[in-house]
Amino acid sequence: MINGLVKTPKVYTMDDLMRLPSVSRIHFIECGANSAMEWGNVAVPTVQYTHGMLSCSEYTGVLLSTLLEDCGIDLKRAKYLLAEGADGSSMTRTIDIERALDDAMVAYGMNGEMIRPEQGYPLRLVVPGVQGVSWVKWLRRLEVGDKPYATKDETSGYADLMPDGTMRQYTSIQEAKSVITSPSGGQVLLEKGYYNVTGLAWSGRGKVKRVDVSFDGGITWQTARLETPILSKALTRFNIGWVWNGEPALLQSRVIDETGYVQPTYGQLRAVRGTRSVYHNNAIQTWKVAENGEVSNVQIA
Ligand SMILES: Nc1nc2c(c(=O)[nH]1)N[C@H]1C(S)=C(S)[C@@H](COP(=O)(O)O)O[C@H]1N2
Ligand SMILES: [Mo]
Repeated sequence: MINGLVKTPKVYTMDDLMRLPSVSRIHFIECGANSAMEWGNVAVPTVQYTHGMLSCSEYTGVLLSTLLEDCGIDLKRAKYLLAEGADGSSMTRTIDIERALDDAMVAYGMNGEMIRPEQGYPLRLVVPGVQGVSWVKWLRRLEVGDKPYATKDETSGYADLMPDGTMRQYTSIQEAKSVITSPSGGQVLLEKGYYNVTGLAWSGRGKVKRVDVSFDGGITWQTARLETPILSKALTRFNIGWVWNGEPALLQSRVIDETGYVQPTYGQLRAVRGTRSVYHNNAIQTWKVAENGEVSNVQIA
């Protein structure tokens, strides 16, 4: 159902939706709370825990611009969109109208099959580049309005506690981030010699432009190879060769996106955000390789 500031409020059946012009797009989804445990110091051991609330899939559905136009959206007054889920908590989120009309969509397909129950069957909102909580699953209603809705899921949750004690709201874009997935925490290098160091990079603002990798904790950097295709607001794999000489090493990756934004160090991020936040931690991850080959999660100032 679409209501609010539209000429004709409309109820759509799935059949109606599937007859409208469709698009298929590959995008990442990252929970705003990915890496949340690590604000104060090292808390969890492996990349699954530090960066695991992330995936990348092909979504098929109808662009919101198509749907809102179909209902006669009042573009003069419309500023925000409310998306509501049909689950027990009726998850609700505000999306600003520029974003809704840009590349957001309602998706019924995922990786070539109907979207699965866990992912929101029969319909989910896809908001490329924006934190996962806005990708409302089991979508049942969209309302067009002129003010942010300040729902529970954007006041008590998903707001950023700043060092001065204020809460920053509606910081929804997932800024550029990257992580080395191999070698990473919990793995062991069994021998000296050649390793293919690999990982993932992404940006909520567009394409990944470059990924640099350091083996000495950020003192020197080398540019990694990016695997194609490099898509906007999608995971991009990087690879770089490394010969481990058996000495302790500090592995890091740093992404630069097409807007020129550079992934921050923990020092830089904490200078602005403090150490008591939960959401939107995109700091550079460090993995320490010890002399015995054990890889662990560390933070360097
Ligand atoms: N209806 C509804 N949609 C929801 C949620 C929810 O609890 N209810 N959780 C959100 C959160 S916080 C995230 S991170 C993503 C997770 O999407 P996934 O299960 O496809 O990984 O769904 C979002 N959509
Ligand atoms: Mo989330």
